[in-house]
Amino acid sequence: QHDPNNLSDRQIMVHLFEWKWNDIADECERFLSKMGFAGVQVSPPTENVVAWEPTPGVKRPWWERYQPVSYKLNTRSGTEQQFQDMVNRCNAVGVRIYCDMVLNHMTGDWPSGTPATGGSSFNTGSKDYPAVPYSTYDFNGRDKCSTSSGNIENYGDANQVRNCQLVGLKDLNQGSDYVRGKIIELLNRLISYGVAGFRFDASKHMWPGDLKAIADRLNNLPTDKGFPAGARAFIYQEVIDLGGEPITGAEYVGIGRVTEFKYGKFLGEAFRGRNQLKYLKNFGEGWGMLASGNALVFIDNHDNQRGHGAGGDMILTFRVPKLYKMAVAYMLAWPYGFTRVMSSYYWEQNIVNGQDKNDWVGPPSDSNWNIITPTINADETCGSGWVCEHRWRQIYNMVKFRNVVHGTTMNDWWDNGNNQIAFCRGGKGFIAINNDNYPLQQSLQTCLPSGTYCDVISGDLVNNQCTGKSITVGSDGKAFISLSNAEDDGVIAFHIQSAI
Ligand code: LM2
Ligand code: CA
Repeated sequence: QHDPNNLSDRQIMVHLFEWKWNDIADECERFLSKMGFAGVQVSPPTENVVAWEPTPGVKRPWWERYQPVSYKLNTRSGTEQQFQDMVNRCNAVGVRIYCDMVLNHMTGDWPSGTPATGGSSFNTGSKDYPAVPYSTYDFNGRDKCSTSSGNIENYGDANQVRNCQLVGLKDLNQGSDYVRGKIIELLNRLISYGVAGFRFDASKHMWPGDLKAIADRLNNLPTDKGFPAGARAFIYQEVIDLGGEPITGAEYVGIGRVTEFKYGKFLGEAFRGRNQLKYLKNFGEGWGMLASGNALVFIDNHDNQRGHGAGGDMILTFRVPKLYKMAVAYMLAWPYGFTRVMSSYYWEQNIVNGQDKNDWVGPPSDSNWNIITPTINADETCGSGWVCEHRWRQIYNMVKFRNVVHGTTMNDWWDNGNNQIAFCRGGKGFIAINNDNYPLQQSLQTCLPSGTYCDVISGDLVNNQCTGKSITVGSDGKAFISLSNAEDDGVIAFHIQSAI
C-alpha cells in the first residue's frame, strides 16, 4: 500500500539510523512533531547476531542488525517494552513509526556459541534458529539455487538473485506457507503495537509474488491506536534498480512504494557538476524514474553514505555539507515521491585505494558497546557523535516548506542555462539555487503575494523578526534574488508562512 498513513500536513520521514527507542520517543515529543515530520524509519527491531570481532578489530558493526536471529524485539536499540512505548509516544504526537524489516534472510555463518542480542541461540551450520523457530527446511536449498558457492554470483540471473544467498546470508524461502506465516505473525504483532508501515529490506532478493501474498494477509491498522478504520500498513520496498539488470523496481509497485535509487544518484551527479541543474526542470518520470506515487526518495541512505549499496562516489552526504544541503533543499521543494531525510552518526573514514576501511563502524557507544544517547546543543544540533542532519536549520526549515506547499504543482521555472535555477510552488513557496561559480543576481517571477518574506535557509522567523535575509516580492510577483556563490548556503527559500 502506497500511503504512509501520515497526517496530511506532514510529508517527510526521517531515518534515525541506529537510534535507541527511548531516544526516538523523546525526539518525537521534543522536535519531530513540532517541526512537522510525518514519521521515523527505525533500524531493524528484530533480535540480531552480536557481531563481536567477526574479523579482528571489527566490533559491533552497524550491519549486525541485518542478520536476524529471531523475531524477538530485543536489540541494541532497546527492549520490546521500550519499542511499544516509543510507538505509543510518537503516535500520540502524530509521528508515525516505520520499521526496517529483514525478511529475506537470517544470519551469515558464525561459530557456535556466538551470542545474539536477545539471548537466543542459533546454529548456522544446520540452519537452526530455534527462537523463531526456523530449521533447514525453511531455507532455499540446492534444489533452488544452483550456483557453486550457494551465493548470488550473477545479477543477470533473476532466479539466483532471489533464491541464492546474498553475501552468505541464510536465504529464507518466502514461498513456504510456514515461513510466510512466521513473517505475517511478526508484522501483525508490530501492527498491533501501532506501527504504521514497513521498509522491506533486500526486496530485490524476494519474489514479488511472495511479498504480495504476505502483504495481503496483514491486519488493518488498529483503530484503538488512532488509525482510521480500514487503514493498511504502508510498504516501501528496497529494490536497487539503476537499470541494466533483469529485476526492476516496477515489478514491485503493485505491493507498495519502491526506493528510487536513481534519484540520489542523478542529483549527486548534477550537484557534483557531472550534469547541469537546468536539466532538473522535468526531474522524475521524465528521467526514467518510477511514477511519483510509487517512489520513496532520498539523497543518501545508511548504505550508500558509506560506499555500500548503490550510487558509488556520486552520492552526496553530510561530509560535503554545502552540496548536501542544496540537494536536500531541492528534494524537499520538488514535487516528486515521498521523501526521506537521512540522519547519521559520524565515523572517522580510513580510505585505502578508494575504499573506506571503516565502513563497518557502528553508532556512538560506551565501553560496553551500549549505544549512547545523542546530546542536544542550544542551537538544536546534536553532539556525542551524532550528526543529526534533520536538526540542521536548512533541512528542518525545508521540511516545513514541503509541508506548506504540499498539494501544489511546480510553476515559474527559471534557469540561467547552467547551474542557477529557481521555481515556485502554486502561490505557496519559492526556491532559488546557485551551483555556478559566480553570483546569481536576478529579478525573478515568484508566485507569491506581494510582501516581505524571511529566507528560511539563512535564518528563521522568530517573533515576527527574520534572523536571516529578507526578500521583497512586488505587486507584479517579482523579487530581486541575490545569491553569491561564496555564501555558506547555495539556496534561498521562502513560503507563505515565512511572510514577515
Ligand atoms: C540491505 N538491503 O538490501 C541493507 O540495506 C544492507 O545494509 C544489508 O547489508 C543487506 N541488504 C542485507 O540485509 C549489510 C551490509 C553487509 C553485511 C550485511 C549483513 O551492507 O556488508 O554483510 O548487512 O550484516 C556482512 C559482511 C559481509 C559478510 C556478511 C555475512 O559485511 O562481508 O559476508 O555480513 O556474514 C560474508
Ligand atoms: Ca532470497
